[in-house]
Amino acid sequence: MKAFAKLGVAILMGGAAALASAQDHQHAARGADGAHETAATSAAAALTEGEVRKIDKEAGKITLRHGEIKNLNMAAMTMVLRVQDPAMLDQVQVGDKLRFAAERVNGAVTIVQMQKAE
Ligand SMILES: [Cu+2]
Repeated sequence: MKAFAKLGVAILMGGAAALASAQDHQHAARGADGAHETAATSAAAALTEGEVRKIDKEAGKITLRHGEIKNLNMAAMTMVLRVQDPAMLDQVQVGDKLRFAAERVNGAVTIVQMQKAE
């Protein structure tokens, strides 16, 4: 019985720690959002890593598996993004790793800066 009780406490503490870290994450996300206006000029310092999954030059769109996009409050995922300039798509191929900056333009997540990562 004692062992079970200890195990129960350990699980409870583990749960509390997970909850605490989730709350920390939300605080961090809110802080980033609040700083959005002042952070706009330093977007180059906040590039997100991505990997090219699909390129649609005619539509000016690219499918990326991307890391967290802090300025958009977006978690890592695979999604379709617009590119500000279709010529950006000439620099990359499916499978390439890249770094990019994205902003919401007319409701669509749009890549405004892109560079290949080694
Ligand atoms: Cu996304």
